Amino acid sequence: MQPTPTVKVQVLDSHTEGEPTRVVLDGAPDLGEGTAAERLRVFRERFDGFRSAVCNEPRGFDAMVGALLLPPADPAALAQVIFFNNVGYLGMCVHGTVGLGVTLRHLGKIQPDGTQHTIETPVGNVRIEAREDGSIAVENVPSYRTAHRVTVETEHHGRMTGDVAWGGNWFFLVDDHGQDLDARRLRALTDCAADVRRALVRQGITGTDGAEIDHIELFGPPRRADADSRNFVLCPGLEYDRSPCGTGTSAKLACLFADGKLAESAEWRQESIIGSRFTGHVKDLGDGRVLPIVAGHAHVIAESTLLLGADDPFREGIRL
Ligand code: PYC
Repeated sequence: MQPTPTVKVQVLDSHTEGEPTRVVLDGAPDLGEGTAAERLRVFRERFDGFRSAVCNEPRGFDAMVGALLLPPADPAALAQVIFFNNVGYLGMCVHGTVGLGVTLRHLGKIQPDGTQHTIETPVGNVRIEAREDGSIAVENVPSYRTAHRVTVETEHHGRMTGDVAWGGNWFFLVDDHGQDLDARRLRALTDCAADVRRALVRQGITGTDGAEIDHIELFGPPRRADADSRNFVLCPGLEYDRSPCGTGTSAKLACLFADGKLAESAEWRQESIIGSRFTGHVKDLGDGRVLPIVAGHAHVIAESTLLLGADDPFREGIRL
């Protein structure tokens, strides 16, 4: 019998406004032909150990977001991508798409010339543009609010009111949390947001079709003079987003537009809990949804080959 060989996985790591993205260029399992949603099904059902091998310790860490780069189903698109993290899969990920954009620029596949490139994701096509100022702009999937001023009764933080919105993932957006959004309070902020998430589950508050709301956003006043708002975002694996979270910013833009607090094309500047920033604006789709365009900067920080050794007990990462 042939011994199982070590699998070599070629990756490029970047960070987008502080939040990591690991683009898998080579060595991934064969997911067959198909759309991103079809390939995601194969990935989830047959190769979940590859997800944890790339994102989890000892090769990754809890905040790592993986981006599997694939050939597109439609030749008019530039690429297809599936995002994943320490606990599962993301519909869309804007910081990850900015990271992908910078990775493609690093590889010479796109130029900072303002051309719009289509990228297929499991929740729809998005478009990226590498700008001359070094930023990457992402035209995200249509975003919208599904519930306004919903009150939840948390176990340890009292009653809170927020909105439910889709920005490529499901978000609950809260202003009246009473928390100081200071990066030295990460544990307290994580506890508070996780308490809200559990309350949503207990009260049966979901996105469309019963989808779990697995991202919680707490908003407060900005600290930067060039921002309109600061946030703390809890991701599904209970890690916080170091960036302002682009799908969360998209959900915020949809709520602001629905409330008449943001005009079409007007700029919104969202600061993260570590003081980094995305800018964004919306196009009105005229049907209660908006098309968010969110921009930020990313930096390539490592070119590596991950080794998944046959005799390594943590070949698939540490799965708790
Ligand atoms: O930027 O959309 C985002 C994102 C989702 C989860 C982490 N970052």
